[in-house]
Amino acid sequence: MSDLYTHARSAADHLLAQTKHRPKLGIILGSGLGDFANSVEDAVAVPYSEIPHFPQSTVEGHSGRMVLGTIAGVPVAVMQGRVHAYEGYRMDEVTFPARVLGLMGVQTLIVTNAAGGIRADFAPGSIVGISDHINLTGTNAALGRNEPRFAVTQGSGLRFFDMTTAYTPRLLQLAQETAQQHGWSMQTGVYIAVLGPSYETPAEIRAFRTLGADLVGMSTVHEVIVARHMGMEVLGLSLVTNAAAGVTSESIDHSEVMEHGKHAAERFSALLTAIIPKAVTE
Ligand code: CYT
Repeated sequence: MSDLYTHARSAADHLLAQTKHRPKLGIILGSGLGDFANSVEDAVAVPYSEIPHFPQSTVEGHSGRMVLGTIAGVPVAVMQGRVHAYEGYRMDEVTFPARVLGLMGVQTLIVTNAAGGIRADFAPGSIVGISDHINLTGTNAALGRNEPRFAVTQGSGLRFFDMTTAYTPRLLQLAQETAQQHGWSMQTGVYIAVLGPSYETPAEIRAFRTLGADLVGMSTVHEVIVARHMGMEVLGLSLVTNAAAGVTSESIDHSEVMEHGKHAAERFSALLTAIIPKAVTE
C-alpha cells in the first residue's frame, strides 16, 4: 500500500515512454464496448501484461490493453478492459489504472459500463448518462493512508473529499446535447454499484429502486471515487444491456449483456467521438 504511488508513477512513466502524445483525456471501456479503442488514431497499444504493476483482467470480453493516441485531435489514453472487485482484486488494484491515468496527465475521465436498467423505461440498448452514484459495495477505493501526491489539480488529494458533483454537470449536459444532435435523447440516472458477480435478486432491485437508483452494475464507482480524489472531471455513461432482475420476467444472461454491447457499439462510438473534442478544457 505504501508503494502505491511509486508503482502508479512507474506505470505512468512506462506508458508515456511509448508515445509522443500526452493524454489529456482518459476513457475506461466497459463490457462489450472495447471496440471503441480501434478508433484511436496514431495508436500505440500496450497490453496490461507489459505495464509495470498493472492488474490483469480475467473476464471474457475485457481484452486488457491501453491504447494511446488521438481522437478528433485530442490526445487520449483508452483502457480496453478493466478489472473488477468480484474477480478478487483489492480496491487499490481495481483503481490502479485510474490512478495511472491521472499521473499520466489525464484531467478528464470518461467511465463507461454495461448496466442493468432498474427503471422500466430504460430499454436494453439505450445509453444513459450517469448523474450520481450509490456505492453499495461495502468498501471504498480511497481506504488507507492518504497520499496527497495523487492530486492532479490544485486543492485535490485530500483525506476527505467532496462528492457533491462527482459526475461533472457540464460533461453530463454536453453528453446529452451531443446525443440530441445525433437524433436521440439521452436519459440520465443514478447508478448503484454492487460487488457481484451474482446478478441481483428481484427483491434487491426493488430495494435499490426505493433507494433512488435507476441503473445497477458492478464497476465504475471506485474509479470515480479515485478520480475525484485526484481532482479529475468525470463523465459516466452506462449502456443498458438488460432489464434488471424482476423488472421483466426475463432471466439475466452474460452473453445477452455482451450482445447488447456489440449492437450499441456504433452509436456509442459516434457519441464518444463527438463528445471528446468538447470535453477537454484548457
Ligand atoms: N446487469 C448488469 N446487473 C445487471 O442486471 N450488466 C450488471 C449488473
